[in-house]
Amino acid sequence: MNFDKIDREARKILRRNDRGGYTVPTAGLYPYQWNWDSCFAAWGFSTFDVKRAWFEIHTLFTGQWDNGMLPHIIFHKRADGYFPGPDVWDVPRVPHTSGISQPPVAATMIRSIYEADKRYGRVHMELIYGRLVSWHRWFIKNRMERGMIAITHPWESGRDNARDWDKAMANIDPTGVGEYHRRDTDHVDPEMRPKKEDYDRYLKIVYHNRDCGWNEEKIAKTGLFRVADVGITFIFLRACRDLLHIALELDHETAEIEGWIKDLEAGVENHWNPKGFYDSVDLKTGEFTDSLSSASFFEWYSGMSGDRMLGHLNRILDEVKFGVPSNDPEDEHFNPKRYWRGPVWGMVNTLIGIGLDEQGHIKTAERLRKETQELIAEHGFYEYFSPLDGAPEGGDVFTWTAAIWLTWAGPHAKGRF
Ligand code: 9WN
Repeated sequence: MNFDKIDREARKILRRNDRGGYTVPTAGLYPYQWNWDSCFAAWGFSTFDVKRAWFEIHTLFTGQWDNGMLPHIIFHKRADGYFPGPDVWDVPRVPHTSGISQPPVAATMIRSIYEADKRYGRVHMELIYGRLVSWHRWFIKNRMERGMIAITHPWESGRDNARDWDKAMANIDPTGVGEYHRRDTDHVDPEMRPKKEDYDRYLKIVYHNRDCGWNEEKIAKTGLFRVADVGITFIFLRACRDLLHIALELDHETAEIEGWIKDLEAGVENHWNPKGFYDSVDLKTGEFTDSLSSASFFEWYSGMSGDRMLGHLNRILDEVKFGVPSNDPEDEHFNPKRYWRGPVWGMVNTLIGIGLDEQGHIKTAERLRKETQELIAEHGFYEYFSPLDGAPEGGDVFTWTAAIWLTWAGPHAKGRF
């Protein structure tokens, strides 16, 4: 295997998906700047072009709202091929954005980019620090419940059609969404994408929240979907720890962030399903979602050290050829092809692997890294892969797959933040 060639290919993909200051996840299927994709892109760039990495971050934050929210898509310039575009979201600001957020990996990635070159990064870190804090405050003010972080739309989880949302979605009546033309299935095999019944509900929620004027208080009272996402709680807890580290480094006040960390650490307990795994909680019904998804394995990445998910992780890794599947293979709805209901995502493996490594589970972390390496080296820089045979799925020439090759999965990667 010519790994140098694959390294070069990864760098080429980041350059190729660069639209002048921001990187699209992949041409065609996702022609705009996505929040967490962009953070992974910046982290990837930081391995060979730290200036470009910071540029990505600053461009992302041009989309930040006055209330601190960092949207999940920034529509810098009009592009064809994606639905729902800026007209559907109807957010009255420039650049146009969507009206929801995404997993807050930014503080963690930014810390790493800063550490790649502190001399160059210092002024950028100072500029972005306040913006990061205001995004974190937005989560605390609007989304923290019993120490867990709520999402108001499945797209905010970044795991759109995960099993976690099935029960909450079934409670939404999709009538009235009308006709629309999905563009994703023009680019990718429909078997690999969410179903129409999911899309009807995705749109129903967007229309409702848009009619609330994207006002978080109104959405909290009347919203159709409100689930405490175990993935976001873990990711946010980790991000708060990294934010604290940055605050100390820059000599800023830390008491507020320390308070968030304490509340989140307590909140993690509320994600513990007595059936024996970390789970999301439907805040409208108070019920666990009863789904064991790959996000439950962010336990280590979050900095919690209970090893409570280790048994399930070892079992699942033995049940599939390539870990970690986005859904438990023993679940009756497990589907190795359909998006977040079974396939393996490289960047999810990265977060899980880094956490395992940090907490001393070196062998398991290495196993996961090698499996991810093989997936990419054998099949290419795809969006996701089948956990059963590694078949490539979704979009090709994918930004975050290239980024994690350079930062974690590839043989020349540092393998940590
Ligand atoms: C909706 C861009 C994004 C990722 C998400 C992934 C997918 C969008 C979609 O693509 O979601 O945001 O249209 O399917 O689920 O994690 O950020 O790569």
